[in-house]
Amino acid sequence: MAYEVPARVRENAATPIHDLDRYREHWSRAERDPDAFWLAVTKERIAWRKEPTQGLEGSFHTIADGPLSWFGDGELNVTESCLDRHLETQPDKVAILWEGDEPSDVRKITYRELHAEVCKAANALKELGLEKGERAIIYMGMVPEAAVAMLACARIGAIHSVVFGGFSAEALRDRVRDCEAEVVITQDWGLRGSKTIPLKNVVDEACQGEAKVKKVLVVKRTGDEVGWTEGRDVWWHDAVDSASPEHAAEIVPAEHPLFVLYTSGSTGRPKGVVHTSGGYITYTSYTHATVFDLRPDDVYACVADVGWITGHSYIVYGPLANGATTLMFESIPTYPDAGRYWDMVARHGISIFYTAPTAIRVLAAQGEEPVKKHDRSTLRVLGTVGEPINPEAWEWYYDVVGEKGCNIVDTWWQTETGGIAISPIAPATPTKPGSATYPMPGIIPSLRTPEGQVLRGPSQGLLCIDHPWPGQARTVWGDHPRFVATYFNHVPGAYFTGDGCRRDEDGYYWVTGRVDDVLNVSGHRMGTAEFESAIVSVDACAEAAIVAYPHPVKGQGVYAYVVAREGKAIDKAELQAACRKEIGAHARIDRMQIVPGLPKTRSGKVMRRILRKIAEGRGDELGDTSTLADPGVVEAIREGAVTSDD
Ligand code: 7RM
Repeated sequence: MAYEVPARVRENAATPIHDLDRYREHWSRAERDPDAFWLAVTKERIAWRKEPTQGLEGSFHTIADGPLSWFGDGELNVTESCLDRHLETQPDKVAILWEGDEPSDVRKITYRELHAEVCKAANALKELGLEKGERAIIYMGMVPEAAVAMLACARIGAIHSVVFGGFSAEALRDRVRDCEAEVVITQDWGLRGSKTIPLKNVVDEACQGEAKVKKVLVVKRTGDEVGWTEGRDVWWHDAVDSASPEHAAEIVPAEHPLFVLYTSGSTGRPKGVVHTSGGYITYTSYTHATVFDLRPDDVYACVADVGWITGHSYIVYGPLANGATTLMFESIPTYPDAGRYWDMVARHGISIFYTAPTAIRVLAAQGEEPVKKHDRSTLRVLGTVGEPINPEAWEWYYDVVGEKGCNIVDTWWQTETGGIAISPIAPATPTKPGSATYPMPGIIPSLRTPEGQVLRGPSQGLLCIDHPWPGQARTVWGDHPRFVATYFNHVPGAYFTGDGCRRDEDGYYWVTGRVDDVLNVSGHRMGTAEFESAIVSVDACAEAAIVAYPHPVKGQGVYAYVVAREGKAIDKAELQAACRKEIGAHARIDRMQIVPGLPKTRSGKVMRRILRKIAEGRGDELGDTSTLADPGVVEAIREGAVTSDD
């Protein structure tokens, strides 16, 4: 190839991949002997204190007996891979390139500085009483201290749980309780698009009466006033700035939990998905370097939020393990104007840029001018994640942003997969707009019928993964049976993703979206059950059913069917407020219809299929409705269908 690859990676038989033959060879090798493949990858990429000799223990067939394990006899601390080892080779390289809400507000933190900050924060957390294995909730905006806090927890062997700063006090309290957090780390106020967000005050509301929370550590971001609980609340700057910049990392077994991240499913409350240390850092490092064709002088920018898995894996852990310069972006794509991303690309010389389809659609709607006015000649790889990308948005990204000169990587993965699972590998994989193309080495997908039968060749079905991989979630916090029931009961012996997918005649995968009751609105994953429970918390509401309908910008919109209690009137604003209160600011109903009843089977199950069709504007294609208890209800719903957004 025409370019240099870093010496330590060039030697490595497992990475990177520069042509399709090489990809096929690696994929086959990983399929034939996963243990040998992943042991080679991890030894090459990760700084172990005790190198593992074991690969996988356990299987999807025996998952009910307990979590599976990768690299079980290995010992490490992931922050040594992310920080310490880079001090020998590149201490002055920028690790975190932070761009604040105002474009002029930029901070560059080198590996040396980041290492010192993390050590200080680790010492401070220890001082506050946080012990190995205990949980800390991180409820922050995109400030560098959020990444420092995550790494500091990892450094002392504590388990972090980042909660997205848009979640409400109620949602935060649920998470604080579920993981029994000892410490909450937050900031006074958040700042996004010149708006302030009362993060500390929300923490105060969430932690009222939560005796388990011993300390709240508060970063000063805006300096605006906040409530203060003496004895519990501590300013970050008081506790961290004066702490020692040296800290001997706590060495833990490979399967020591690294973090819990709550994610929505089709039923019940969000689940605390657990990721562990050795497998997760191996998988995120490998996929980050491979998919994006990472090179030493890259300026890498993923504009997600650390509150989601994308931020964990591809802003913090993967990039830092690879010694990359990783951007943290506090603001929004349209502030101060729709050219913000491209202005950043020009000012920082960004070469790899990773965002979501919904952001691409928002910006495409603003025309080409805000893009063209900024120099994007440094860009080489453009990534997308979070939802299916429609071909029009893909083409706009490729033509207008990348000027037909960049590789597009449409990366399919999930909170549960830990890292990218199906994706083109730049520059090796020929792309098709809208397809995530091929599985990563080590990922063995299958398409299946609802009965679990494997479909061969070109087909459409339920997307499953048939063999374990190092980056996958190990369990649900405190509830392994729920983990098994959610992901492994549909198809015994395989992981069920919850997504539908088509495979074409060239073996390309086209993920079509969720087939369960999970909503994906602007790349935000939310459960219909969470919305429904928020709505029925309003006294006037007897019943509610939520479905998604296609939305031109957000991907999916939220359609609510609401049944009023006898003699009560429904106030739509009150329902919006309830969703905001129970879930968060990102949970908005787009279309609401008051209905006389919900279509149910004789056994009382809501027939969502019918509600989905009506919301999609296809109420005349309802198919078989013979199992309905009261067919009259459907007629009434169809007639009153809402066809424009609130
Ligand atoms: C990383 C992330 C996961 C769900 C997943 C899909 C959808 C994500 C793509 C995609 C089609 C993609 N984690 N999804 N990426 N669908 N193509 N490239 O988003 O846990 O929050 O969501 O997102 O439905 O199951 S997540």
